[in-house]
Amino acid sequence: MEGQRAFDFKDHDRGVSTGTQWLESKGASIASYSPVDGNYIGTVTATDKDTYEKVIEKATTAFQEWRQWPAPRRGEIVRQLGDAFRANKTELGKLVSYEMGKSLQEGLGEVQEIIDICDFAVGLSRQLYGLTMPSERPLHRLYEQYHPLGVVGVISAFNFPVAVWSWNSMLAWVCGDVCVWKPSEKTPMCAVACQSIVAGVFKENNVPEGVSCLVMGGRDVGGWLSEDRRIPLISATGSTAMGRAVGVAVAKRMGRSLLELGGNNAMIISEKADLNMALMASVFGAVGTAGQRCTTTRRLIVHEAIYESMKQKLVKAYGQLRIGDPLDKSNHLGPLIDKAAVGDYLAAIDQCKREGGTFLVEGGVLEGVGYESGCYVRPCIAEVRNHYAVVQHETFAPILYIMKYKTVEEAIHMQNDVPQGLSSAMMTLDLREAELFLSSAGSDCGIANVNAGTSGAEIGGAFGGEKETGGGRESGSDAWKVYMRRQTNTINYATNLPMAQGITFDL
Ligand code: UN1
Repeated sequence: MEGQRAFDFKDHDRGVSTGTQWLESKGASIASYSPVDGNYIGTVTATDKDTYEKVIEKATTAFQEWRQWPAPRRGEIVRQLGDAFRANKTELGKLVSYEMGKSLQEGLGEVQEIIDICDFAVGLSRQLYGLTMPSERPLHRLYEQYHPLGVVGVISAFNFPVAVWSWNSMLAWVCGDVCVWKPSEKTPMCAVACQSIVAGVFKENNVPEGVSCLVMGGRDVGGWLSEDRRIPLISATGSTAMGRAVGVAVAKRMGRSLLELGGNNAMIISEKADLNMALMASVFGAVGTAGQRCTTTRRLIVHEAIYESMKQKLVKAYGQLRIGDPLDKSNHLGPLIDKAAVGDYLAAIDQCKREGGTFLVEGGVLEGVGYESGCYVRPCIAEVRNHYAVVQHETFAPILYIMKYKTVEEAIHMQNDVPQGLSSAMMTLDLREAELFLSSAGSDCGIANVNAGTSGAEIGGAFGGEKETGGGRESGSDAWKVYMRRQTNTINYATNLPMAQGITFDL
């Protein structure tokens, strides 16, 4: 079965690939250990500068050919990729869960996002539409078209080690671009597995070598990509600090960047909400993926009339959470990605207490049987004020901040009063409140939901956010346009040369 190949990591030192071929590299070793049980998974080699050059040359050459394949034919390749990921769903889902630490359901969900974006991209491959406009000049045709852009650099994060790559790559490929993917150093094996699956389909279809490239490494490799003039678009997902560095480097060379950075997502719970629904949505949003989604619910803004009862419901619900091996379906959440993340979690709890926060549910690191990796933590809840520095900051861990409001305007103001702008939600059955929240005077985020949580977006919508979240949009809707270059065309089929704006020019 295809899936077996993806899991065969005996052949270590893989990490750099131009599609179907793995390249030798002299970079440092990057070993992957599972946060689930601390066990070793495999090692890849970081990409050194010479190998990087080889990869980019291959990608650049491949683009010359790939851009000329008809888009629906490129779509057919992506259709086959969707089938290959369907065939590997269980195996890859397990690997995602094991290497990253998210629950198996969420690991499988991530692979489902790959399958869904493949389907979306196949349809899109016949719909890369430009507009036709009436020309102001007689016997002229005015229209626009979208052409392939070139090499796309994809920098992805550990928390969605495969889905975010696919949102970018599948769209980029139907658009006629070639991709160079730098996955997180924390989840290299998921990337090797995806690359192996892609390689099978590409080989069978004689896709030019270089259309799907993989490089490995940390900040230095990210820097090479960001500064490389041969790469017209860098799509980067990760922290705001990383995005700022990438964005500045890409802007310096007038490249295009698509940034999907930190969130500080709030859910407003109105006194007119369905409170059971609000409870489910907030708990899933806060503890799902152990609080390591960029869409994780980090702040609950609760109306004062239901504040006390909501607090009690949350404390009770948190008491029922099962923390442990994410591959065991009975557990709600698994570990954090590594011990450094545990350190950040503990530091945030300390800071919260110093700033005046009161914990309704205490946090802490779990010890003992099943928790040997040292990465399992207790989801916790703190009563806070929105202006606390710790609340204004995204900590990638299951720490939920709760605060009170009186008027809906005040709640919306609090929701917006953070540097980030990714996702937001309001739980209410009141039409006026809901519409206000979605209006121009409402949520300032890229995603705003009513009676649906902040996380778990479908691939069909454009995904991304405002302010320090970076402004990029990927995945569905018309996000594909950023992967193409737009061209406006004027064709004169008259026998004279009329000028626009009525200008005359005679010799
Ligand atoms: C991310 O955390 O970087 O909406 C992406 C969600 C997922 C994607 C999250 N579909 O929670």
